[in-house]
Amino acid sequence: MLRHDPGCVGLSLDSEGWADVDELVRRAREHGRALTREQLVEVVGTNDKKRFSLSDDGSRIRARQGHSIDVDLGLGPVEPPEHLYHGTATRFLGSIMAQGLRPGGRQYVHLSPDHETAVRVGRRHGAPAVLRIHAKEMHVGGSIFLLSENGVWLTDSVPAEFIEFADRREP
Ligand code: HQG
Repeated sequence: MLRHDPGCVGLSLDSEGWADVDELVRRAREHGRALTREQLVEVVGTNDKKRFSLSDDGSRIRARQGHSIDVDLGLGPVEPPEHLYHGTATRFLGSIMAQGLRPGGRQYVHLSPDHETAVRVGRRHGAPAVLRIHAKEMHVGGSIFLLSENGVWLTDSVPAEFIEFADRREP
């Protein structure tokens, strides 16, 4: 509802991805998904990846990253570290090394700050493989990097020349 398909319960998000909490609860209920404000607040507070945030007054909720729909999270460009990591599945490697990383269904390519996180991301798709991205070099060349409030790096695409396989033992 907050990242891919708000219309599935007749909800709409504003241009920055926010939904009204009371409306979300009401519309979810109308579509057979029992949900309370208290449960939402608990999810925001305890979600393992801090995927969601509430507005200061608690009236609105949004996802911090991961959208496939077009939203403006209001994030400014940030200088990335030398390397970032991308977790994927081994079966995608041929295509990635030929085409570079593409956002696919999402708004951005998602990058992790460390190898360990990237392994977890990659495992969602199958046998994991971790790629090391020469982020600083891309940045110097003009690529824009954003950093979500929950520590996920976002960029439009990664050309193959900035990608290399990352060995598990390397930092
Ligand atoms: C792959 C989760 C073939 C890409 C995670 C990935 C992340 C290509 C898959 C966030 C390709 C897309 C995003 C190319 C990229 N050829 N495959 N040229 N370019 N791919 O789920 O990065 O838990 O849309 O490697 O933790 O896996 O939902 O992206 O395997 O932060 O909060 O295409 O989603 O966050 O898969 O994950 P996804 P992702 P949440």
